[in-house]
Amino acid sequence: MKPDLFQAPDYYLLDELLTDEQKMVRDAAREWVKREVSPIIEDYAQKAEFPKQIIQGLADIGAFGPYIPEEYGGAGLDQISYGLIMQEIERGDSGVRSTASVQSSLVMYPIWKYGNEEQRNKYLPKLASGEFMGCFGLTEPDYGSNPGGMVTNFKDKGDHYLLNGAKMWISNAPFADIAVVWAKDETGRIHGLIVERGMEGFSTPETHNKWSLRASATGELIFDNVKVPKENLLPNKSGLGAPLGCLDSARYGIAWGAIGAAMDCYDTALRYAKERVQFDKPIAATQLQQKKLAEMITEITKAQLLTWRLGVLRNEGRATSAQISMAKRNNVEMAINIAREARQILGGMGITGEYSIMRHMMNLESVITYEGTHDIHLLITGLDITGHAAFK
Ligand code: TGC
Ligand code: FAD
Repeated sequence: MKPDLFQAPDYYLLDELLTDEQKMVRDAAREWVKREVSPIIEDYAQKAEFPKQIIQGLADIGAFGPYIPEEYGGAGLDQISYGLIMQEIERGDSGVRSTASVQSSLVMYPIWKYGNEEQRNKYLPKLASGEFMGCFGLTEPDYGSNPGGMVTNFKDKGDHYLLNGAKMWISNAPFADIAVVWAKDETGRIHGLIVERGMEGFSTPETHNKWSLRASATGELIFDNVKVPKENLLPNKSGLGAPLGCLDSARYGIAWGAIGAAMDCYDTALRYAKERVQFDKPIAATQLQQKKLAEMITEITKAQLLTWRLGVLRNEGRATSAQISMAKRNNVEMAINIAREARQILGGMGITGEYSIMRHMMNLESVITYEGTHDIHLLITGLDITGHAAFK
């Protein structure tokens, strides 16, 4: 793979809107990605393997629980810093950002928000340091966009719960130490349970043959009469709103992350267009390639503004779920369109692993589907502005 020469586009001088702390956090993540992720990621994607050696580095840059309070081992940062870390990591690879998103927003967040003090103290510091890795089980083979229909369930057996069912498409599952699993009780109410690797009847087979997110490990969670201790139930919130509340935090991170992937594709294509000569002039001097590049920087700038404003609203506790859906949907579509256009600017070279673009393009096919599909986020906006739910 070519050396990482990334230079971040900032067409509207948005750095001026960031605090010194936000810039410092962002720059540390950027340097780490250049040093530790860029040189190895193509090889791991080709091998379809998650590079476990980067776990410690992810913890060191604050990617595990950026906004979780320091008393629980988190970095205690604000929402814009969290977003900037996700942007930089996804600039390297969406699969690596997935690992960080799941650990922070889908495992640490529910334990922090819905867990009790013993659960917080037991799990959060180890998750923040990377000693424990976690995964989040919501999706089932027959219930993806409609998680409320889930059939995974648990029964009260007096001194423990008995868990049965299966989850699929679970990021980090093959190597996770713990899983936050959403299941129905005997009345049909959804609860979160912490299931630990090693519990009898719990297995995590890996999903193979993915053409997307190849450097992220995906798997199933199978529960065959798993005895879960009663103290592993998250006591402070139940109902579908509990897992959906975690998704708000993860979707917000993805909105930033997608900008990172788009910036990398744009920067790579711009550099290539200036260097590549055809018909005795750089292809950057042709109108058609300029149109592509000019539209890319316009869309990136619009996404940066949208997302920064969303971060301000999140910091003030005013961002709505529907606003987060809009940003996730807009930014992932923006990124996937830019990846496709950037790939064309590189001609044949664009399909090789010498450059990051094709990997980003394939990764974004997952990002546009997980955490709520492109269609579902449109329907969430539709519901928000009309008052009519068109899902059912
Ligand atoms: P609905 O009746 O609308 O809502 C049920 C309850 O939930 C509340 N709620 C939310 N709460 C917090 N945050 C949100 N975003 C919320 N959206 C809804 C709602 O107020 C209600 O509460 P209550 O108290 O009245 O019961 O539910 P519905 O069944 O009609 O479904 C709505 C829909 C389709 C929007 C929802 O199910 C949905 O978002 N579906 C998409 C599923 C999804 O995003 N799955 C993601 C799985 S995890 C994943 O993909 C990880 S990838 C990780 C990585 O690698 O990065
Ligand atoms: P479906 O829900 O079957 O949707 C199929 C198509 O139908 C989509 O185009 C959808 O938009 C459309 N559709 C569905 N309902 C409607 C409707 N009402 N109106 C119009 N169109 C509709 N899940 C987890 O729980 N944890 C994870 O860690 C996790 N990681 C993932 C990692 C990867 C790589 C992938 C690919 C997925 C992951 N997921 C995870 C699952 C992901 O959230 C689901 O794939 C996603 O929610 C969509 O569900 P589905 O694949 O079952 O598609």
